Order: sequence, then structure tokens, then C-alpha cells
Amino acid sequence: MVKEIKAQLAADENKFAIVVSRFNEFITGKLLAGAIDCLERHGAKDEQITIIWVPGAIEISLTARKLADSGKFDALICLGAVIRGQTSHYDYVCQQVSRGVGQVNYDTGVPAIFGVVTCETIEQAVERAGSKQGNAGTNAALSAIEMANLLKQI
Ligand code: INI
Repeated sequence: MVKEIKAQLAADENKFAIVVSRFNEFITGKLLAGAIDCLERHGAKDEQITIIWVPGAIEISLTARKLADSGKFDALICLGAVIRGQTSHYDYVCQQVSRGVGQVNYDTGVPAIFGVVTCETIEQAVERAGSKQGNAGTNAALSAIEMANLLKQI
């Protein structure tokens, strides 16, 4: 018989850390609210959730790495908003944060979910922070719950 593994979406037995950047806080605050709401609606209590604010998206990876190394968390939710400006800075920030968060997963075995919106315009970011395109923070939290439960079954 084929063995199939599907994780439950119950959040009542895991510890979550949310790393959220202050840069573009008018967007990241909405992502954070979406993530907390999602965790709570899936059964997480306040004491299971730790929120860590960092200056910008670039600082997310190092912080996530330290949290993963602490062994205190079953999943990390990384939230940020990178919005293109008039220079190439955006590209460097996107590159660093996407690579860095990915690396945390592979190096530590702790799922670090990429909930960073990378947008060409402010409108695109707003659409992903609780309007037309949903809430990237909510989606990230849902993935965190699934991955925390899934990895325990493998
Ligand atoms: N940080 C962001 O989170 N989003 C951005 O859009 C952004 N842009 O475009 O500059 C940004 N820059 C700051 C960066 O993440 C670091 O905090 C800063 O470079 C200090 O290391």
C-alpha cells in the first residue's frame, strides 16, 4: 500500500517565532496581524507565539538563524515587505533575504517560511497585505503550521 503523509493544520502543540521587519511597517504590520490571527484560529495560544521585530528585510535571516539554533521553535515565520524604489537596492535586498531564509531551512532543519512580499509598487504590496490578493502573512502562518506538523511525521 502507498504510504501518504499529510499534515494536520492544528497549531496547538507547536511553538512559533514570527520575525517581522519594521521597514514598510504599514504593510508588515498587516502581515503580522494576518499571521497571528491564522495561528490563533488554528489553536495556538499566546504563549506559543514569540514576535521579534527587526529593522529591515536584510536582518530577517540572521535573526531567524539564531531562533532556529535556539531549539525553542518548531517553525519560523519570516515577514517583510520589499518595495522597488528608484535604485537597484531592491534587488540586493530581495536576493539576500530570499537566499538567507532558504539557507536557514537547509542548515538547521527548522522550517523558516518566506512571508516576505517583494513588489514593484506599493499597490501590489497593499494587495498582498489583507486585500485583493489575500494576506501573505496568513499564508505564511498556514505553511508554518503545516511544516511544523509535517516534519514530525517524517
Ligand atoms: N528593507 C525592507 O524590508 N524593505 C525594503 O523595501 C527596503 N528597501 O527597499 O530599501 C529595505 N531596506 C533596508 C534593509 O532591509 C536593511 O534594513 C538595511 O540595509 C540595513 O541593513
